[in-house]
Amino acid sequence: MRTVYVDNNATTRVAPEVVEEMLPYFSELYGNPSSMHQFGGQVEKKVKEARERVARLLNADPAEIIFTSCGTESDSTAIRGALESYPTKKHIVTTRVEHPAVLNLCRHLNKNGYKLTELSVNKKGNLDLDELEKSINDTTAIVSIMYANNETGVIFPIEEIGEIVKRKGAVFHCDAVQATGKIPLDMNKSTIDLLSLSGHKLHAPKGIGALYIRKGTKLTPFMIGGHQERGRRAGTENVPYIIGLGKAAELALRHMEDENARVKVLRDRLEEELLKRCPDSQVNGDKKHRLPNTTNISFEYVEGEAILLMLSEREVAASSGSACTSGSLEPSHVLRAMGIPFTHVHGSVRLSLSRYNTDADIDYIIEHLPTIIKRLREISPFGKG
Ligand code: C6P
Repeated sequence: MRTVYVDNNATTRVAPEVVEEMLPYFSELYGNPSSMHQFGGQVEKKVKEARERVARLLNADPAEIIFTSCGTESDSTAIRGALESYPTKKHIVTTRVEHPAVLNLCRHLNKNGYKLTELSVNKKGNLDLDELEKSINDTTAIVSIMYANNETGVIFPIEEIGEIVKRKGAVFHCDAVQATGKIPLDMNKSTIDLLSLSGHKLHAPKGIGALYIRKGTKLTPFMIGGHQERGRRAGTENVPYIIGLGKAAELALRHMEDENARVKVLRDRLEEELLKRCPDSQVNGDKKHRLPNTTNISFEYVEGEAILLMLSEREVAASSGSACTSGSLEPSHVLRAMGIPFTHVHGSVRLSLSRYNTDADIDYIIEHLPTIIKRLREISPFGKG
């Protein structure tokens, strides 16, 4: 049987249309887009088209998009670049629930002379906007707050946040790696100065990302060298992957409305049935303000890792949190920041869907997961059997 893949916040299947559009740029169309000759020129046209497609997904100007190697590079470019542009401002504001690409970077900078404020969240994973407002002062260079959480799917009120940040005079960076392609984003109406996205979360390959840089935002480049990307990110462009990201952005925009509504119906059915069939389980995070594809469920008295292994034996791919922290014995920093009790944090599973999931996938998980939970509780050292 085929794998039932519900770990789409970790990475997604590359869309066949994306692969098809990329392929010629590995073989016959291998020119360098910066070359003077016609052979490179035709590649440059295609890179331009990809930039326009990514810009359209964000309702931005193509000149505001640079391509990077991944979401992490986009985050680093934004945060380090803004700090370097405002050398007298030594304060960063972020949240305790950011992805390590932001949080670990900010903590690293904190060890190297920058002041850091990590905003707390409540039980539902929401921020206190008064705390945000009070945290920003004249020395704050940048506020970096994610659009949607990768573990719970909780969406922050980004425009309200942005209004506060802009009123207080700091640069506003938003890690929208999980939001891009899943919910509408409109940079024309937004307060965001810098926005990170990553190709492999929206059916483009791993190893390609982009950073939106609002016109007029001061940003010292992170990668310095040649004058690619109009001097904002040096290095010969990863042409096939850029083209892949462009195609994925076009598909995401085309499918946004109908597919996300369909995926939400699947997610809600899955969640409802699992809660019904598994006593002592709960959804983590604000159910109202959430990505349509994500659910994070805690099953008390069992270990998340054990659930994942037993799911994996039945060809179901899920996760307990960020892919990049799996394997560490540390419980999720996101759920801990939300004040979720340890017994619940340990038994948490993230199920994240995509447009390739079907009703049959959901039926299959509903059939198997409750049996797994029951079996694990029978043998649980935590007492519930
Ligand atoms: N989160 C997850 O399992 P990269 O992988 O560098 O393109 O993107 C990093 C990244 C940045 N921000 C957010 C909000 C993310 O979710 C991710 C990737 C994956 O949750 C893999 S660790």
